[in-house]
Amino acid sequence: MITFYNHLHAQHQGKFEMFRGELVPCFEVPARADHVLAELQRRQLGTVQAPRSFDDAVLERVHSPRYLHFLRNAWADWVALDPANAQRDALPSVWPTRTLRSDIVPDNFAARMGLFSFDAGSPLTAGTWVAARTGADCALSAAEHLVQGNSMAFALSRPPGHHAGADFFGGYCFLNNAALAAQYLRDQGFARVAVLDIDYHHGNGTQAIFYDRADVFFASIHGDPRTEYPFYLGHADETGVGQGLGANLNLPLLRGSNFDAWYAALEHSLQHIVRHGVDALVVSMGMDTFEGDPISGFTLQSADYLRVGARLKAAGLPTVLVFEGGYAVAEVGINAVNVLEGFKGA
Ligand code: SP5
Ligand code: ZN
Repeated sequence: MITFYNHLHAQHQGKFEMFRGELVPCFEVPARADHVLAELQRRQLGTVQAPRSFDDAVLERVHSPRYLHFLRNAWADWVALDPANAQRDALPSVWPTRTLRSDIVPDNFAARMGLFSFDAGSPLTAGTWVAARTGADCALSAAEHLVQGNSMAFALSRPPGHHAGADFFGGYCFLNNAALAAQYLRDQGFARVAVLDIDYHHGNGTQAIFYDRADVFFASIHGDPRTEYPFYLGHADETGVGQGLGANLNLPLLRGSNFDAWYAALEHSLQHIVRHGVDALVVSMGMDTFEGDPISGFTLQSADYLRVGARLKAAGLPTVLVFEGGYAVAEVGINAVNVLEGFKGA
């Protein structure tokens, strides 16, 4: 088993996110990935490797050039407004909602932040670009590992990616690591790929990127968007559009759902994926389904993740696992590595 580890991830270190009219400490912290790495090493589960760096053209297979240009330069633009900004996170505060225009990229920095984002919970920091870029390289390196004929790879990317769309950040996500891996597999000859998103939150970015396509099947098991973030996508009636009709499967579960209900949804989604006839699987591996997660509402236990890994393996597909959410920091390493161990042992 191979893990591609984003050794620059800690350079993305947000201070605060907006919650109920206050700035509260970020949930998405560097220690999350550190715990996963430490647990991998403690259990001696395979090897850890730095990713190789991929060309920007590979990112442009998923993200728009104007968004990538914004993201690459955002920190310098922010500090240019006021040197004191170097000590502050950048957060958006204004957005082009319905009836406003999003075709013109504003000269004003705050306006650009809003154009390219959808929440005020995802601070942009000095190291956001380099961390997100290296995280994407991990997902791409893991996909490349499958192209080279291997059956599995783990991308220990941070920041996470599944809420990021073709041209927006949000939900702690900047580059969509899972979508980049799936697109890379397509471009390197896998005819059909599935992305299975098991993060507590619906993978709105990934869904949107592939919504009109039949060659990338998207399935997601998540908290019901009527009550759970990201609220505005992830309902069961979203089944794809055009060529993609039938290639999108959302399985929202009520807040409070337990492992039995969750596992039934996993079974259902994997049967759909296999029926769709795919050649490879990308898993958005969020660990925020854990009972102890501070911002989520399912009740999975640490031991359950061994069964999750074993069931993913039983699908019998070349598989890239991509780390996403999971905010019970002390347990996230045990839980994530349980998935890997379940996968390996099955
Ligand atoms: C990748 C991922 O899991 N992103 C999740 C983004 C969730 N952002 C909204 C968090 C709302 C925080 N609620 C605080 C509850 C404190 N008791
Ligand atoms: Zn999540």
